[in-house]
Amino acid sequence: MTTHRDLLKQSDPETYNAMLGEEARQRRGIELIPSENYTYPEVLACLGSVFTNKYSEGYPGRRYYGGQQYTDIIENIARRRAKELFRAEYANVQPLSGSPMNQAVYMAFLEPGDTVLGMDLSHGGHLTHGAPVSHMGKIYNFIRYKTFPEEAGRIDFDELRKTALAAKPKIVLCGYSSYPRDYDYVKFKEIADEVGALTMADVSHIGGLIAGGVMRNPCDAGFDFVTTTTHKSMRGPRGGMIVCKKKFARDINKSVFPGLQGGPHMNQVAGVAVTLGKAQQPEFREYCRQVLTNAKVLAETLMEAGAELITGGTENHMMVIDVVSSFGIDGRVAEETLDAVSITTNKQIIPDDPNPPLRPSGIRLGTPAATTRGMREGEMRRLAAWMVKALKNHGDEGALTSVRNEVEEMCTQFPVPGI
Ligand code: DSN
Repeated sequence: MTTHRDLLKQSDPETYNAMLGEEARQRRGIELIPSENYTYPEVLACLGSVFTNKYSEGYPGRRYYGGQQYTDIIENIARRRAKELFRAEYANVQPLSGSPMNQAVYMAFLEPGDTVLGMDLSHGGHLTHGAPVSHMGKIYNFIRYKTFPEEAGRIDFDELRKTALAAKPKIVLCGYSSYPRDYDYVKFKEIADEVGALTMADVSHIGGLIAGGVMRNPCDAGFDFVTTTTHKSMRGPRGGMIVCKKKFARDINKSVFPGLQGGPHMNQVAGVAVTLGKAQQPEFREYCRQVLTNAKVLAETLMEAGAELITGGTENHMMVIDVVSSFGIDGRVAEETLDAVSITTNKQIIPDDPNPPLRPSGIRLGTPAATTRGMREGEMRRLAAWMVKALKNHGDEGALTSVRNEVEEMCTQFPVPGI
């Protein structure tokens, strides 16, 4: 039987060969970028399915095109599972990815110039939380709060309260892409209530860990909106979703479509439905527990070997190493060095980084992908030792080759799902 891959190989060998190269790269090395994962084979089946042929503007039962018998089924499954997992009143699963998902919330409830309280990018926030280079940072007035990295990343809620009372934000936003700690959502909510602001949590990184019940859920603290991508710790296809209180459903829906997007990508929505179904299984909770255990062990082993971690450790799936202080190299050199030994990480700014984003002072690591491949505490200790050896010997070709061989040898024992 001729498969889809056979057809691709015959008709477009150039693209096919690049795909083979990427598969080999993913198999050969290990992915430690905390926002990446290896999705389920079932999700790959959905992404490559005929749902990609279908336009479905609108929402189940109220579409602008015919032929929606099956798209309605999958979107309703995804919405139901999202609500169940997050204990939320309503879910919109159409955002194409993380940035439009956050934009849809802002655009539903803010006018240009309105104030939002968000976490400073260098302290762990995200571009869409008001970084000046993002359109969001230009349209809205973001006031950014910081953390105390030297005090385990603590947020000064007294200071935050004073800022909120003075700034009168319309939205109090919490969420992060490089903050290795959990949040006290109740305290955020108290401050927001005091100033009459809406509450929004962007849990893109930890959405899976919340769904798996191993991290706090902002919905339990009464947050108005919780946004998450579906491809990070959740292990699904690239995508975003918004869960919210029922009273905001209409505004959120209108803001996603027709406000911001056209037709949803129904092959992606099918993948989200499958992913959320997997997240409801006991195995997923076990996976999430292991993600946290692996992160703890990786962080502790790195610190024992002399690496300085921002906030002094981790209580989620990620960690940020100050590579300038630890190894005397910048984040770009560190990332390239680890790439050379088949360990994929990303360079990362650290709180109030004096260095520019393309040569920052840190690198960011996380364990969701390695855990998906079945790696456990022992592998984390080995990876930490190899990373330290490579970073200390970054100019030594021989040392790097020997580390790469060991990394790749270990990776052969942990297959990539779907390849
Ligand atoms: N690119 C995502 C991350 O790496 O955290 C966020 O946009």
